[in-house]
Amino acid sequence: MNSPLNHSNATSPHMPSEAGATAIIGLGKTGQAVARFLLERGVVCSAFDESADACMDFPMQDNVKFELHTGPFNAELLKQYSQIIVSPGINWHHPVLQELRHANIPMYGDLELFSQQYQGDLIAITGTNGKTTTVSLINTMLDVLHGGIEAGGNIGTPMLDLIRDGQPQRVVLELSSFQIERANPIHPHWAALLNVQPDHADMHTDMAAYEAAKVQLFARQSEGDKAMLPADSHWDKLANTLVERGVFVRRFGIGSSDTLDSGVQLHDDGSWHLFWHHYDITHEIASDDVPAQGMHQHLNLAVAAQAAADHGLTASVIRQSLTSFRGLPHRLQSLGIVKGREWFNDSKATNPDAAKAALTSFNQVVWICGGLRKGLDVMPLQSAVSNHVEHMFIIGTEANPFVKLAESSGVSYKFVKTIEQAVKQAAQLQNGVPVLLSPAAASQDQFKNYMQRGDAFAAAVQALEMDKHNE
Ligand code: UMA
Repeated sequence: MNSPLNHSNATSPHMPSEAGATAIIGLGKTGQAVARFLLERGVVCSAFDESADACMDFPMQDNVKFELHTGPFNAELLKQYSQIIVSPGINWHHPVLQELRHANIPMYGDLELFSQQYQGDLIAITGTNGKTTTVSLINTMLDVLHGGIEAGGNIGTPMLDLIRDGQPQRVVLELSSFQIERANPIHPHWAALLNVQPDHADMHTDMAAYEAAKVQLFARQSEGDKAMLPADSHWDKLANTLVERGVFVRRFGIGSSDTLDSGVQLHDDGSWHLFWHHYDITHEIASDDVPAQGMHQHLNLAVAAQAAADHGLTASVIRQSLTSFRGLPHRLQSLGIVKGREWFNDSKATNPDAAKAALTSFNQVVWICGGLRKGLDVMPLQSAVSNHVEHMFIIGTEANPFVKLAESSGVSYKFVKTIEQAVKQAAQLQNGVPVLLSPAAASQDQFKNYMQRGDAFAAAVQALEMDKHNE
């Protein structure tokens, strides 16, 4: 039988009943996984969440005591705990966390607990954009190895859930800067940094702090480990430091397979192929044979292919995986041809760089954009917009920066309230130009998350199909 959850309000001070108790801050996916993990190991813990709707929806044994405190975080109450595990979505510089830091209360994220417990082979991927695609393909490809592989972290499955019942032989983690920054350096034997592009300006003090968090991924790598870094010279210093430590450094990007380990090589006619290496042998596949779309996605697939080759997969197995991987939902995902034009759902593009990668994949496109900017400047999109966008539909609560972008790029635009209106009006345009939802902004002004936004877009496109049948 399950016991009801003890539920108290953080505003009324309350002493934890046992010394050495752990406070879990944030009771979303991460917090719940932390609670499961600690409670199953007999650790006394309580959770704190600012939302009144927070709840714990997993069955608990009768004799397990677990308190949930909702409302504003109470520093005095939290100071009674001997350690605090903070969820990634809670600002690491939250004033209450600062106060706890000054009081010398140890504070970590779930990655610290994971790295203390996990003994197997660890592959870790970070970067602003492309992490989930890369991790998904690595997960699919390496699953054929003896012992298989488990994927977790930012991709959606909390990492502690992977090690609740044992130690998988191999784990691939998708890591956000928030997860990395709240742990001591971990030790992946194969680690990749895909890119660092402006994002999360509301959570990190500046770009340097954001980059520093990502780079920490390599801090403990040494002889025998592999690091994958972008080819541009910005990363040369880090590459040299790692080489001096005996790390085998690989570089990827757009360029020649003679100089790069993996990436995309362009041809004179504008087409390209993906390549990777197995020792000195170069392997390649034509981009037309890869169903996932967009050069930016192909770069991620090339990184995954290199990871697979480094783990002993043969070129034919890697090729087979690349030709059957259709890409993930909400990432430049074709929804098919409806009302005479192709519709693309790229709702995962929650920052300007991600949207730029999508826009430049098209000759001309009708662009649906807008949402919560997270403090990011959209003006760097100007040249992509003037060269690739025929018309803009702007949605969301922060329209002004997008209006300025349209005007300075010389592109016609219309502000519409909802994604449904954008789809209806785009369908009426007198041309066959594809329509792309690639918001360059987060979704939470109108939706729960980018997936709900992408689903709303897909539903609106499907509704056009229904209209067509009713015509
Ligand atoms: N909360 C507060 N105060 C705050 C913020 C949140 O009390 O200031 C509470 C909320 O009420 C909620 C809980 O904290 O109950 C949510 O915690 P969370 O935001 O850390 O989210 P989780 O559900 O734990 O999901 C997290 C990751 N979310 C973030 O980093 C924002 C998920 O990544 C990840 O899949 C999951 O852990 C499992 O590891 C999502 C994400 O958006 C996909 N990541 C960002 C991104 O990709 O851009 C980094």
